[in-house]
Amino acid sequence: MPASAYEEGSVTGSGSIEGQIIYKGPVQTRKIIPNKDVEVCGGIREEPLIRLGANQVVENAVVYLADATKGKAWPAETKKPAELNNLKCRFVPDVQVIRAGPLVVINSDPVLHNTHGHYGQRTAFNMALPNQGQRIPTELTRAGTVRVDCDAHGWMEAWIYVVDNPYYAITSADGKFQITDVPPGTYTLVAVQALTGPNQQTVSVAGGKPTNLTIELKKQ
Ligand SMILES: [Cu+2]
Repeated sequence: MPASAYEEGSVTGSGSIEGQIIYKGPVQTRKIIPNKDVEVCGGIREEPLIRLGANQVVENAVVYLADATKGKAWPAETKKPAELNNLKCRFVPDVQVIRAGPLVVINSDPVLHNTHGHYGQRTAFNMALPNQGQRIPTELTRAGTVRVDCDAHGWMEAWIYVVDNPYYAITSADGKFQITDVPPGTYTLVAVQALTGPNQQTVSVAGGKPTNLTIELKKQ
């Protein structure tokens, strides 16, 4: 079903949700050992599975309202197709929130990438990009979490959170987020990061003031 149920309109007496995402568990890392295309993909390295700032705040966590059905307009950047770039055998960005709809996959490298997206176990798209500069359009029409990997380079990984309403945010390096212009009401708020999995809670929003939250992500 296309994610078109959201109704844009003017929001009067809105409130907001803001806060910080934290994680107190151990920071696991994974070792990346490129076994081909090393001149483009780089050498052996170790990367954290969660990026933390000072005081255990989480960078690049995604926060969204799962059940907002009407409210503010979609932001301008969602009027054009979202992009996922293969660059130096990494996905750029490696975490993003997109509006359900078009996605363009780009290969900026002079090597073959095979970009493969999944909703859970189900393939959402699967495309070979043998040529540098190649751009292939696809669509992610269903809200949900899409894990992306590369069948040519096993260490490549990205996460695309497909949403059907514009109430979302990604935490910056200070772990903070802000979701603005929310019509007063009660919502399901989801915070998620790839290592920890989702945290879901009910949030009440009142007009004219922020609802402030500190959300602790925990490894499942
Ligand atoms: Cu690749």
